[in-house]
Amino acid sequence: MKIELIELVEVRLPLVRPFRTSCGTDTARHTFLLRVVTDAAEGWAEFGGDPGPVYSPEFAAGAERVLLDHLVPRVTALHRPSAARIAEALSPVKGHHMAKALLETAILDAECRAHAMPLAAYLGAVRDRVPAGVSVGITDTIADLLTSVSGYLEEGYVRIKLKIEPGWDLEPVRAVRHEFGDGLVLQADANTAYSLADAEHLRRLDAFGLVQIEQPLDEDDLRGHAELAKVLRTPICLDESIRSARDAATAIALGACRIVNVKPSRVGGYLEARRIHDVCAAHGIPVWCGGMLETGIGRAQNLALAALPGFVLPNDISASSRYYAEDLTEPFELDDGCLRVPDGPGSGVTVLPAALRRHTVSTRALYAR
Ligand code: OSB
Ligand code: MG
Repeated sequence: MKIELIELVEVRLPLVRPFRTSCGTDTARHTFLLRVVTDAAEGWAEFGGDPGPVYSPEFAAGAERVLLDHLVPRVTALHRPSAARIAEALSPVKGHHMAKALLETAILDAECRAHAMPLAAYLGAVRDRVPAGVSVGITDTIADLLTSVSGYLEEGYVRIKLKIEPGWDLEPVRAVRHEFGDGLVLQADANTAYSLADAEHLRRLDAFGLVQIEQPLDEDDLRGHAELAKVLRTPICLDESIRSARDAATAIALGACRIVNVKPSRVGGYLEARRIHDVCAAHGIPVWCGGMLETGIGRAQNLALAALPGFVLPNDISASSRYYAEDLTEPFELDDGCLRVPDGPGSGVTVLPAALRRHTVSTRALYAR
């Protein structure tokens, strides 16, 4: 495969409702896509980060810079670029997993398309539908939260995740549990908003039968999570802390988590994501696929990953309508609480040119042969 063109497409899609977390409030997904054109096929990927370094240290303008100056030249210098060789070619560059993930993913998509191979089959999928959860942002009032959760449950989502932060934790969790009963599969995500000094407070969440509490402490604080795990009955899941399969192995060995949220962008792509899946499976640790409010482009690829056997918990992969009035691909729809894993070549979805045009802010070539 020869690379002819690498193009960056900056997009901005308004969210159907604002999404508030302990990191801030988003009213739109403002990110960029990478389109790689090869002599055999075209491939797409979606940057997982935001305009600012608030969830991850990476951010869109920084990722563009590092792609242009340091990553793209290393890939285009390869004699025969293939997804399996990208990570090694990029290894002299420290960090920047989200930027690296883009290149590997777009090339993997193109490669799979060139071989008429679905990404899901390439990764080792064992199912054609995956259970869909929904991540519910912080709202102004408890009444707003109950309305929102009730709407999602009517649509058929099989699991609810509540974003929490100090001042918005026990009360919303208690209210949702009380309103919807013990049968509701419920969990919370703190996005690093607490410290170990809050351990006694967080312990009060044990009363509400949460499946897990996601990333209560700082991303660097594996030891803190291991200490917290000793006092919480609720299983700890790590999101931000897990940037590689080695991180996952370390966290498991330290007792810092009993569940792992796998986000392909955060860990440098789908190949490392699959290694995390494998490490966790070997330790009996359940995993699920996290999300970054992806458009249909990133979501299709996440669905392929979530079809692997160790993804035994519902994922943060919701229908298009939960995020956007108009998606960049054919909309994903909920079917009995699940989303279908695309089975066409590559990610199995096509980018709709008119929708893409409507949501494009700017376009620039990062490489042209
Ligand atoms: O922590 O899981 C998170 C979105 C942006 C940044 C961080 C997170 C999230 C979500 C959204 O929870 C999940 C989704 O894409 O549906
Ligand atoms: Mg999270």
